[in-house]
Amino acid sequence: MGDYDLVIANGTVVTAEAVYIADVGIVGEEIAAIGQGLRGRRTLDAGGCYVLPGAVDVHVHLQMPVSGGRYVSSDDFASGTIAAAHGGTTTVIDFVEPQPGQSLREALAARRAEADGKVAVDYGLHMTIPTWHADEPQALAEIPALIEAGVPTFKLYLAYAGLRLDDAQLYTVLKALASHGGLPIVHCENGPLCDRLRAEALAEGHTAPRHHALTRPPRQEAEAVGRALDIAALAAAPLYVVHVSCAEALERIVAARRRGQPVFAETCPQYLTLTAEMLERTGGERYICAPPLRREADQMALWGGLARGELQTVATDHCPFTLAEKAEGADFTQVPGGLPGIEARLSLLHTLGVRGGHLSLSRWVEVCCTAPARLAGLSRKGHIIPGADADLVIFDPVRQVTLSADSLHERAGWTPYEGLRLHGWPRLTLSRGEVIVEEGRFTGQPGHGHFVARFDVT
Ligand code: DUC
Ligand code: ZN
Repeated sequence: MGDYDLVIANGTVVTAEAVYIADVGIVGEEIAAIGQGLRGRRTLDAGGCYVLPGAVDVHVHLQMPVSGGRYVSSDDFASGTIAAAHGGTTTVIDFVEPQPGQSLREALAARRAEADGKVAVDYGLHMTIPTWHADEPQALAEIPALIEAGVPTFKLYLAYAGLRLDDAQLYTVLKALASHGGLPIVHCENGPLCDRLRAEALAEGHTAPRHHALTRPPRQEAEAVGRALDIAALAAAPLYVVHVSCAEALERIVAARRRGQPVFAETCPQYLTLTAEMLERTGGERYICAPPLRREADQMALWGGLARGELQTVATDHCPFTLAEKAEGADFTQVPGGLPGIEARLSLLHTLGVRGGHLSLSRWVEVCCTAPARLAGLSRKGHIIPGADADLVIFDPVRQVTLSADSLHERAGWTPYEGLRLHGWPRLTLSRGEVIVEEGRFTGQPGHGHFVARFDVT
């Protein structure tokens, strides 16, 4: 009889701090020991593979209605989290979007009812504070109750009519969040300006997808990042900037950090790998997302920012729509925005980040697993230490996989990474001690995942 329920033996443990060969012993749902020669009732040999903390994706949109409910993102809580698990992601954080007249707590309960019982991996939720709640004292008065319920992160939009906050609203909401210890996570694009540029383009007869990128240029994103940072400084609030896509926006973040401002920032695989030229292809509308895809020079700036610690996390902003849905609109302004990507993030970052020479192994784990867990308040995730949840990935660094919609488990029916050859893919994914994916086969079940109450953000 061994001392542990399960031992992952002989693997190369990769954490944000170190890389070393060791066994990992698991009891129940937790990591119990890391050492040599551990004996378990069951042993999984990880020789030649990396043993990683389960990856954490803090930015996903599953079954999300957009365009007033005309479209709903094509992965639901079951399919999206199964796809995530195949790629080694063991925790996702999705969003609550309260409707007008709905309290934040009612909206949280409704969103949890959609996810609980369906999720295959653990999940958390960010609370959106939309335009219609930003001026309502009773909505802002709910902030402490939400933080107590384990929802300490609040999504604020500066783009999208209906959702976006103006400067005064942003200031008021940031101040309210700061006074209770909430972390604002902000979509930084200048919505009114983008709307004007889009209207101008349409008036000139420019309906093609490439005008999506031209009417959301890097400078407007940088302006919104800079403005959000300045308003956050006035409100004495920390800031987490989602989906940074370009060098100009990153420059504003770096400058604010140099001034000592508590700012954290995320980028996404699409901004590291794809460019706006894809919008010019036949069917280019499928690549519409916001912020838009940028230039190669931006990719290099983002890789540099990740390597230097100026960007802390890589999340997917997974927001998939089918090709038919993407192609339906009469012009680029009518295309539902967002790309699929929940499954391949960890592996993409291994191939292009580690093998591509931009990231060390430990930095790869830090940006995909450890830093997102820490910033989002997932204290039991992102580490390989005794007492942490046994969310683990056995990652085979030499397994080669050619990405294709047919072999991925996402439901959009297409992938922006079609044909991309990756080096390294998970052999096994464990969630709280249970093997949920083994050699490409899903062995878990929808409903295994729990809502994770999160505290102590940043
Ligand atoms: N951008 C997208 O492209 N989709 C989802 C939400 C967002 O901000
Ligand atoms: Zn998003």
